[in-house]
Amino acid sequence: MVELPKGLEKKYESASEILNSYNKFRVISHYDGDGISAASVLALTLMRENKGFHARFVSKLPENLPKDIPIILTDIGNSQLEDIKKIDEPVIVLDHHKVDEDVESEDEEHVFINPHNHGINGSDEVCGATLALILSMIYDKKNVSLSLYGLAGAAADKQNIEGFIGLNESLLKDALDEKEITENVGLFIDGKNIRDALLKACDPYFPGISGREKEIDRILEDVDIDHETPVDDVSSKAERKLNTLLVLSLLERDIPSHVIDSIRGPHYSSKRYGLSVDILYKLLNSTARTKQAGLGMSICLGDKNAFKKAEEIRESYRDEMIERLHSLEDDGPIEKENIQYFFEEKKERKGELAGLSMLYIFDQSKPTLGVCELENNVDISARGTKKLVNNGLDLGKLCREISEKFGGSGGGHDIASGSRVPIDKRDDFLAEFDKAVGEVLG
Ligand SMILES: [Mn+2]
Repeated sequence: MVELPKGLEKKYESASEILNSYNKFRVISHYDGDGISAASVLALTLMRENKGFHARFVSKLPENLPKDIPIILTDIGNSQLEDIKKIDEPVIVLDHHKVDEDVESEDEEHVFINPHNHGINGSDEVCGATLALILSMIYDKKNVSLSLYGLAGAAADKQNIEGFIGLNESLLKDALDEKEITENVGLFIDGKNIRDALLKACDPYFPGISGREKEIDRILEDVDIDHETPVDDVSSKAERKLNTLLVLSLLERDIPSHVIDSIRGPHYSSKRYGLSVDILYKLLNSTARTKQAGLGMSICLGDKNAFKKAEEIRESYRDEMIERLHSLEDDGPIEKENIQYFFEEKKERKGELAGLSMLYIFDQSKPTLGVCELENNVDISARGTKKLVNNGLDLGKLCREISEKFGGSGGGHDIASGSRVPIDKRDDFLAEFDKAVGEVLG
């Protein structure tokens, strides 16, 4: 079992006591892949005990929380702990988002589990779903069998870019030891067969290859792999050859080595549920993106039809992404002195597109902004690289300060952040952003 700092362990014991003492819960979770995984871990835990639950997904916590039965908040809540304290019913908050003030509760009926208050970095060491998995395993250690769902949440929050670390890693180790999860090394691509996997490879994205039939057929002929071969059945010799070709194509485009290293690595799967962490988190992200979190949760609860439906949603999303990435590859970004940007029509795609084009297509020395014009505002996603962040770039700070200056709002992480500003301030915002990045990186 994972080792926790003493203070955190005590909180988990109080939370487990609440689970034990009541028979019905409201689970309110964040509307994203991690939030769906977290709610699913709790739902499965409660179902095993014949306890009732009602799950709901929100992007923002409602002002007035229902006050009839105990509440469990997952992947959300840290910014509203003062209000949560006032609720009469027991409340457990399992949230890994960093907030400015650290609010603690004084009684055992309100349990606030925030890793940041215990020296654990919630941005990459533990997520909403793995915080929930720890509670589930403390409640009953046989719930290690739910590890797949915890790890999928961490992957959905991009906490495994260079492998799982911190508490996530300890949980993975437990799951491997208990044989709930198995490890296989391979390329991070998936599809009906190897050709389909390359046709639809958008993350990782291979410029000049992904989605391009002629090029893919040429490569598969080169490495002597039959088109119809399932990805997992490609011989290890052929897989290594294919990997070499893909790496070379990325090297030619000056893509940084840590990105190249991340195209191949360990895949984690659960035999019990017949699913891999990678596929599951991508399906959950697709359902969250299309506002069908309930469908995502149904997959985790074992609904085969939900799985099929989510696969179809993901399929069409991947087709759209490939098409957009091709056009970004062909047209390039709009260049300013210190930043580069592009316009995107679909709000929910701009962040991912900015991230992928930053890593795989555009100039690595400038942050990339995806700009989406809405009716009265523009929404902007900003993405950087690790190197830029190491050189002092903090996109979260820039997004917050510059959007506020123009009557908007924004914030986020140093490497990935977002802003919303009134539409008539679009060019002012971009000019100011360009100037500010120049001052930091100049
Ligand atoms: Mn999360």
